Amino acid sequence: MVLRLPIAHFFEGVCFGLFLSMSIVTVQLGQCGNQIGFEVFDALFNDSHCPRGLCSKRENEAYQASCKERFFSEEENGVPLARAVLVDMEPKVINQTLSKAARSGRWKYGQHSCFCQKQGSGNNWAYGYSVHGPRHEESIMNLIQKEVEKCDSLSGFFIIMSMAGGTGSGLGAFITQNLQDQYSSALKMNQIIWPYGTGEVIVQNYNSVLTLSHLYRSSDALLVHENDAVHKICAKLMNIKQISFCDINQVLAHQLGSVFQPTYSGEGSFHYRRNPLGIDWQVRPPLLGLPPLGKMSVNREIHFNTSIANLVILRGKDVHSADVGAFKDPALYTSWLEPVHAFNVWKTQRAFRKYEKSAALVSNSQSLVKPLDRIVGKAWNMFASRAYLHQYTKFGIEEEDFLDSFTLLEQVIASYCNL
Ligand SMILES: Nc1nc2c(ncn2[C@@H]2O[C@H](COP(=O)(O)OP(=O)(O)OP(=O)(O)O)[C@@H](O)[C@H]2O)c(=O)[nH]1
Ligand SMILES: [Mg+2]
Repeated sequence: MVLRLPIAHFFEGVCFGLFLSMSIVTVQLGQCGNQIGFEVFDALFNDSHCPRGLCSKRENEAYQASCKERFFSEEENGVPLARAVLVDMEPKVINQTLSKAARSGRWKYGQHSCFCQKQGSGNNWAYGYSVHGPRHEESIMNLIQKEVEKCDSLSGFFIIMSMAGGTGSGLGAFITQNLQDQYSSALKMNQIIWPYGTGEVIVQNYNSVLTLSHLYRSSDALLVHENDAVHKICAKLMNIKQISFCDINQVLAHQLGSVFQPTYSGEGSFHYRRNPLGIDWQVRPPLLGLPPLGKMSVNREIHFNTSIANLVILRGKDVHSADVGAFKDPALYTSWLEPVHAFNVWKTQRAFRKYEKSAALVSNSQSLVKPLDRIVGKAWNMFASRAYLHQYTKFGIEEEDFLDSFTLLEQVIASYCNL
């Protein structure tokens, strides 16, 4: 049985695509997408050139070559170029991103890999999707095609964007749809940034609902990071006092790097500590026999996070004797899936960054049900009073489109609740 559930924290097809060491074209959209994209490339590059790989020279070189093939193309004057296209509707962030990369002196973006305009989308999804999208479709798709042509073999697209603004979310949804039409066999994975729960853009819940419902139709996988959760990591685990987007993006880049860098896949066992950046390991099965059977399902809903798929990535010392048996417990997964299909482990002895041992968990589970339900609920309340709707209808996004989006996301919530 295959249910196409979109809020996948990861998607197996992508995993295998990445494992085959082919190239990935990254599309960075809007302020958020460009700022995170820079940190991701920087983390990938710095890790692959980290002097303390803690493995043989040969293995280290194979790792470096594989990272390069995935994320960097031919060198220009000895400096590798990120396989990326930068898109924003205002120049400030793109200019900052380009010069930060150039200043690193180690890698950079291609001279002709950016598209920008003079005026952003003003946090209006409809403006990004219905105005900037069609107007700049050809130029942006041409840039992407040029990047694709530089790849010997294309694994897929990694599209980085926020959900709450106008450009990353609206134009990002439009471009993802175009990629789906033009490169239907390539995998499309969207990294989306979930807005802070409070204190940001007034229409962020509208923008989020529209983004999610559109990506549901055109993306293969949504990799989700919540700003609130990453903020907490910075505050509680890393003790950062004045937390900036730069701090948050470095945590994100670290997590993404630990997933995207090369690994060998295979079975094994482990005794690892938690990842230093605090990945949530709450995948313990419910206590059997307690409480009485009649209350079990309620208990499951409240306390237990049922998964569809889990991927564990282990790097560094002793990976081959690590014990991941606990992840194979059928109680972790929905009843229609065997653990053998739902659980994957990838390993490499090559250490990640400065960590002798590290582990990452990518999980497609019920953990997003609550945040999703909250966003849909808030957007619905605003919609019920027709607040701010004219800002959308004037650019062609009608009430009907909102209603379709609500219906779709309610179905997604119900599917995840019923796992
Ligand atoms: N984690 C993270 N979130 C960001 C960053 N920049 C913006 N955001 C979040 O992104 C949302 C705002 O979207 P932006 O990316 O700024 O908007 P945009 O895509 O540039 O669109 P317009 O400015 O409306 O044209 C808010 O939820 C912010 O919290 C960043 O560098 N890192
Ligand atoms: Mg912007």
